[in-house]
Amino acid sequence: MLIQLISLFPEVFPGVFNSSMLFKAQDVKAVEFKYINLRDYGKGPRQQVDDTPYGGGDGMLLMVDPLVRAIEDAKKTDPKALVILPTPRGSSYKQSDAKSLAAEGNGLIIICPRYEGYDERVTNWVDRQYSIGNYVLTGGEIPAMVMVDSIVRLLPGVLGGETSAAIESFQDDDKTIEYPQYTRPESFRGLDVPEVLLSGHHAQIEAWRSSKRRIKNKT
Ligand code: 6GU
Repeated sequence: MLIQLISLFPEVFPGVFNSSMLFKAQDVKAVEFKYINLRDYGKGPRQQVDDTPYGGGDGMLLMVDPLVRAIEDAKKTDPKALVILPTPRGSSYKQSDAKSLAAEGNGLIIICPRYEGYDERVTNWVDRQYSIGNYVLTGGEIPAMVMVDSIVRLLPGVLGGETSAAIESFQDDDKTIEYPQYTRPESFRGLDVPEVLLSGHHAQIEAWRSSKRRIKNKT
């Protein structure tokens, strides 16, 4: 899967993407990242990418022309890619979105807005708009990283041998459930690992884990 990121701050991505599982995902060729600097599409000698909003108001907006030309170039590289816009006004991003984006397997073009936003006309070139939660961030780079991480870990070969079939069996959304886990030492400052986990009784361990499973993410 080719993931192209359009950003004014492309230097923020490699630290996260070139570590741990996302590094491995690139190493096994499950994913490839391409960073596109929106500044390269700026207008005039100062490579301007932003301007004041019509109708007045605070701050600057990303202009539609540099954004659209950056998207068009990315589409030349990957004509079937889906264009994703992280925005607080998007639909709320869920595990089911990560699953379907991973399973569809098309390339992605992710636009990372900055400043006070973007000229709304860019949405004519966008396939999906997502918000990652009910709070306001300063830009789309961190939401893009969140989405990329959640998608790439589901790609075949990334999490140690899962196939796309296994993706289908992943727990969805509100049903994502986890139990508490422990590793050595058995006792730390008076806090002991639950006895049953040391017992070697697999049926009892499973029963204990089931009893401790809890629903996360309930919104
Ligand atoms: Cl996708 N962008 C920004 N700027 N803020 C957000 C967000 C996205 N999702 C939640 N807050």
